[in-house]
Amino acid sequence: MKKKKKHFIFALTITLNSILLIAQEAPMYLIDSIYTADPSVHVFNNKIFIYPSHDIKTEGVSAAEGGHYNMKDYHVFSMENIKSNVTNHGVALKLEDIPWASKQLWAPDCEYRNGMYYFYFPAKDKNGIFKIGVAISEKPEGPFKPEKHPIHGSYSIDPNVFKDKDGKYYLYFGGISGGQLQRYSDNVLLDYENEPIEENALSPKIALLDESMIAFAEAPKDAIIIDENGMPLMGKDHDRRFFEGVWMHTYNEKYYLSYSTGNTHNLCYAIGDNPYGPFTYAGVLLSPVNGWTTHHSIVQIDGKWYLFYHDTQNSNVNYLREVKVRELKYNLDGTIIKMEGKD
Ligand code: FUB
Repeated sequence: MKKKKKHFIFALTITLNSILLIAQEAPMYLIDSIYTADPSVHVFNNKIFIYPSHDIKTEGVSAAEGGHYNMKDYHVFSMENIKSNVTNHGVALKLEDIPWASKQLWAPDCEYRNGMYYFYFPAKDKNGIFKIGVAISEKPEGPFKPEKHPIHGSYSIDPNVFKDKDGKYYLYFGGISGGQLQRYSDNVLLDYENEPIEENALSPKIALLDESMIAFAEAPKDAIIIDENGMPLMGKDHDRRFFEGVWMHTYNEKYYLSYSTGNTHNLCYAIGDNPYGPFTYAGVLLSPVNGWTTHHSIVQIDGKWYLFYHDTQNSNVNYLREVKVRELKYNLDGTIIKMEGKD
């Protein structure tokens, strides 16, 4: 009798897992005209807009500090709906038009305010220091006109602009290693590397944007990620600590801060009660993809949630990535159902 019950539970588990697998639609590549990565996605004017990095072949460029991610322009893409064709709107911004930048146009983002679209992007300045710039357009697809200087007080990489329900706009940013976040303390560039080995992990930064959208209204603060006991994650906790690629979204009034763990290649998330956190670590949402980097955005479109991300499954080259999309689902308790990066 006991044996039968065990078999029944086993069969039920298998069936539930199969149902779950069937329910998850296969991920879909979106863009085949050029290599793209780091997709930040927004719905503007009932259309889906994708703001990715534009990967290019960089043989011969040193890989040290991510030097082989040596991108020179941005393209913007749009879709009428999640199943429709993708339109490549062409070059929206290029390196040679940005007065302060010298190289490496990394992961961007874009937001709308008062009739204008603000495109945020990291690039190295003429001294090889990453800063975050803004470029502006009347249209979501650009072309975007860059400001003469980067945002005063900005540094590091991977900007994510977030509009809260009260109408305030925040910029999250930061990335360690090649993204240079470890070179700062209290928002000041150090003359040494601040490696978080035994100490608390470095946090992504958050700063309120002022009404102009091209300046911080406050000094950047730490968006701290804590564990289940309320303690900040440690720097040596490579499976869970923040590395780069932060993205903020809200679900059921909670603030979900998701990010890449870099050298352990997870996409993780942590949940808080307000944009500043602290955020309690909640788990892995995507296991490692093919390729070193993993970078994403989470967006609600027509009532469903989607994960946009990239991998190198086709090229097998770390710096030649392709953007994909798949549906993302939540459990009843608000946790995200984990997805497998290698599918
Ligand atoms: O695309 C260049 C860099 O690689 C991004 O800024 C990081 O997030 C990583 O995806």
